[in-house]
Amino acid sequence: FAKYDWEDPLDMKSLLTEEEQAIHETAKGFAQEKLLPRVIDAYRTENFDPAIMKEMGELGLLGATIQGYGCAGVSSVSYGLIAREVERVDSGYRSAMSVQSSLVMHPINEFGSEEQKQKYLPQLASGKMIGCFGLTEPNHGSDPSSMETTATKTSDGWVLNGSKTWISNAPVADLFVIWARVVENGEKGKVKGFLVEKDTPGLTAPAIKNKLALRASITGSVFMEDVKLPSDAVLAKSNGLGSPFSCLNNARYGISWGVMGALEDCIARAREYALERKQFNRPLASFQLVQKKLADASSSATLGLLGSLQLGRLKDKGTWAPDMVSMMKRNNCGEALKHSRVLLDVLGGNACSDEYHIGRHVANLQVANTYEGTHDIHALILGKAITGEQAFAN
Ligand code: TGC
Ligand code: FAD
Repeated sequence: FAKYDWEDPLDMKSLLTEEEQAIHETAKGFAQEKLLPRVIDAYRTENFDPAIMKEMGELGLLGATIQGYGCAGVSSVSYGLIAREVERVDSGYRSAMSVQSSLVMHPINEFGSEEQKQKYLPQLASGKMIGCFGLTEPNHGSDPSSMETTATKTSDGWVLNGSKTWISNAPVADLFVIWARVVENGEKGKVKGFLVEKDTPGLTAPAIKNKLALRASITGSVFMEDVKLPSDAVLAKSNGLGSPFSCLNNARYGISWGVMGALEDCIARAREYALERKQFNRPLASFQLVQKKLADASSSATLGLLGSLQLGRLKDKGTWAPDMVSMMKRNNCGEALKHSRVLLDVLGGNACSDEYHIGRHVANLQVANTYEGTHDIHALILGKAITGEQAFAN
């Protein structure tokens, strides 16, 4: 028999290419050496240090799957491994990274003109420019098709009006990808993406303070009042809601890996605590109830990672479907939240201290289970895929 490795129970490493293993090591080293020492203070103070994006950019971690424009051009599995290692430290740092990569760089690469790609992608890849993605509105979260933000066509460009809320990176963003419904000759048309640079008159992005979770990442509202844009600010190849959803496919896929990293951190920390802490003259790790918590969480993390790995392979082969992403995003976020909550019990009263980290992951994972489509919305997407019947709309 092989020796059982609790940190990689089904030998997932053997399924990775040498390049993927090297990228995994690079991301892990960066996250543990550069992000972990900052996280407790960042979470306490809600201060997001934009320098982090430049550090990620230097290592090729931003827009990593894109070919050219200063991007690394690696596999979807490598992107997943990066998300896993960054979120092992904190979901907020992974959020900042995945918004930049999947929700800002991807739509520019997919729907933008060559000029837009040349202008923005290298800057975003290096982290010198930070981007955000505005889809959610105060009155429309799970149902973005009802969005109220409009982009009115004028003789020489566009005028944006509306508001977005809960937008990751917005207060520090240099570039806003805003999704708006086009109005032409008074007629409402399709949803399209627009590139808005910060300091454009009429655009403001105040921070949402005093969050209970994701405190290491910065989140804001976006208000647009008669924001005038030139004709070439539109992502011309975007065409309807399928365009922002295609960005979400990539980000949701990354989240499915990331949350497993957070759960792995909870397992490692609960295990270490249980081995050191003694009650009734025995280590907590020797009690059956504690062992069951670790066994359940470890089984779930291992199977979740293998599911995401298979999805990544299908993505790279081009034989994947969005419903598969819903399955892995939903399963892994739900499982990470469930098991991290249980592992928090192992810490006893120390669960209350941020020095023990698991409580921070639990708070973050509640948000990961909500954004990019809630756990229940993904159940409905899967329900439709299974039955052919749509439950969420008329
Ligand atoms: P529906 O009628 O089903 O579809 C409208 C059009 O979109 C197409 N489509 C997709 N295309 C690509 N990928 C997907 N996953 C797609 N899903 C749908 C579809 O084919 C159709 O195209 P066409 O050409 O026929 O028009 O849309 P619906 O309005 O009924 O809504 C469906 C529903 C509920 C599944 C969808 O609205 C949904 O996913 N809601 C959840 C909203 C959401 O996820 N928001 C995320 C905001 S961004 C965010 O949270 C970032 S957090 C990041 C971080 O910090 O990490
Ligand atoms: P609602 O849609 O109001 O849902 C509330 C509850 O009702 C949920 O439990 C939901 O599952 C349920 N529900 C809704 N419809 C149905 C239905 N048909 N059947 C059954 N149940 C239903 N958005 C962006 O665009 N960009 C970002 O960068 C971004 N970052 C975020 C960062 C943070 C920290 C947070 C908290 C959110 C972020 N979001 C972002 C927004 C996020 O995507 C939304 O919060 C999410 O999509 C849910 O929308 P909502 O909050 O409006 O909830």
